Amino acid sequence: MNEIITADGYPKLVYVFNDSLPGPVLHVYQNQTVRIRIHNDFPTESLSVHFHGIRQVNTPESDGVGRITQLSILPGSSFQHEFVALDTGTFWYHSHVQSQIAMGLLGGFVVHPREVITQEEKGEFVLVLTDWQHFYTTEQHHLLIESGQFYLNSLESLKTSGTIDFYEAVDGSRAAEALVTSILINGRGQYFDPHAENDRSSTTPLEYLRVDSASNNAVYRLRLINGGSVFSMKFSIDDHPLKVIASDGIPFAEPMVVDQLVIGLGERYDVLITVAKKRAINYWIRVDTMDKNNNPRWHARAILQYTTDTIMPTSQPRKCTTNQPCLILNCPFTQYGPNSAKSLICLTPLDLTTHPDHLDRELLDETTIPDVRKTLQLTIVGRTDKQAGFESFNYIGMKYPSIDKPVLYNARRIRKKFACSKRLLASDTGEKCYHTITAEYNNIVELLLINHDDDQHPLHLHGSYFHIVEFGLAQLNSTTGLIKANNPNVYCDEHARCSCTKENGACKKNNMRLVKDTVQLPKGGYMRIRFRATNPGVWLFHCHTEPHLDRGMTINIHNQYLNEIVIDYDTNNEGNNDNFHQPQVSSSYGM
Ligand SMILES: [Cu+2]
Repeated sequence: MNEIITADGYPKLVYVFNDSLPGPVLHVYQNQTVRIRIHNDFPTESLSVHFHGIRQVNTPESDGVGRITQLSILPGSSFQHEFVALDTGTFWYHSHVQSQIAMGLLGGFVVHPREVITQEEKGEFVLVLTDWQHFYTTEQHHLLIESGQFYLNSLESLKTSGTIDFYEAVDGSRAAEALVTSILINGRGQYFDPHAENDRSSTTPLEYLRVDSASNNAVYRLRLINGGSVFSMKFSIDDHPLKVIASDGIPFAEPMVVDQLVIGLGERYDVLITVAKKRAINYWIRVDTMDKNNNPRWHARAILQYTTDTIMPTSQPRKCTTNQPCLILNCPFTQYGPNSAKSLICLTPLDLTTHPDHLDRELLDETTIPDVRKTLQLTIVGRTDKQAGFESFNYIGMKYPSIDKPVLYNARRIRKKFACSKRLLASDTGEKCYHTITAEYNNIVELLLINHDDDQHPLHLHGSYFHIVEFGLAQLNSTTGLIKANNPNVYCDEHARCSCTKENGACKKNNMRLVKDTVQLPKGGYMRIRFRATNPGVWLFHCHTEPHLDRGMTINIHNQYLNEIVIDYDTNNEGNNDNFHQPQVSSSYGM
């Protein structure tokens, strides 16, 4: 049974790596050279595979973004990635083409330290959390790009038939127009059909983690990955407090012990749990969303198993009361739901601090003047008779150039040839073009990111970590818990020209010391991030909500080499698109 892909029990087309959903977890040691060959055995679709969180220092050609760092791998062809695993931690790999993550093309990737200093952990588990849907994403992708909506049928008919549900978080923010039908833990879950007369849930098997019931204080590490397509997830285990120690591979200054943990799309968290006192029973592992209406479809369960046989748990989540409130870490808002602030305490990213060994003090210092500064407002270009609507930065949606070589191999020329118009844009007049930021080698880059859209957007940078130096959340109505106003520190006009309000001197105040490669930017909030452009290449900075990425919420950062030497893409690679033999990467590309 273990080899059978059951997902949530609903028959549908699934894309997988090595016959497994999710793909196999890849384990390597720090500083090992990793060589991975991707062979595309699909009959019709192309793909490329990105190793999320791997910095690819000096190997930008292995970053796996189709049309940007390589040609997408055609059916019958292969591509070989080769890179050094510089950082320890929890990472993942996934397709970077046309919403194929939602079809199943993802897996965990763990970089272990060479030497373990103290072995306090009895074992570890990788948990890949995914939102699952019954649609075929290639069809959706084309509909989305051409018409701005996912479906052939009218929205109303899909709602009435119960085919789709709409997601609204407890703060009133949305996710992408959600077609999510269930949530899977390591590829296993159950589909709840609200229209079935009885037996509303499928009976497909659940994931279980087998832990030792013999020892009293055994500690296990959970490596949690949100590999979903549209939803943030909320993770907990009945009667097992979560000791959260690291995110995106980087340890926190202090571990934080909480009841629940919110994981944004693309984020990873390392969590320690200690075995329960009562070990003759099993416990529910719960993955929920922050859905306001508590939709019964959007809950997943797995089993923390102490007993020899798989006995279904009967455990309950801890009761959250005013006297003993529950702590929720990484909330994208300051209060969870209406009037509940007393029994649920939200810890936001402002409560997270990176371990001092991983902080770059010059980046945190407000007297440091960045070499490159850019403001990006997360925007929606509305649907008109002439064009489909799209998610964008400053009303500019990314359009990959139609060329026969990857952008990386002729970056400077492509950046100029396909550049955006610099016209004044607004929600009714967006533009699609090749949207870039250029940085010279070793520049300090600062991005001010503002979200006045209705959705939450998880943002991910390829090629390096970033320091979040300032963070601000929306203002809530404390009775309802709903967002009542954007954070007042930043103001944007209708053309996405944003500035800090002068009165309080915001956008100059360092209030964060957090290093990440992926972070949720909540509705109504803003964030200032900094990084050093020390890794030459073409690197995406994008929203990780798959439909948003597909529609255009991406900007490419061109990190230039110290000395610009233009080399050409190996002509041997043209024609058959078989990049098994890599182009010679000598000193640089034409950045
Ligand atoms: Cu987004």
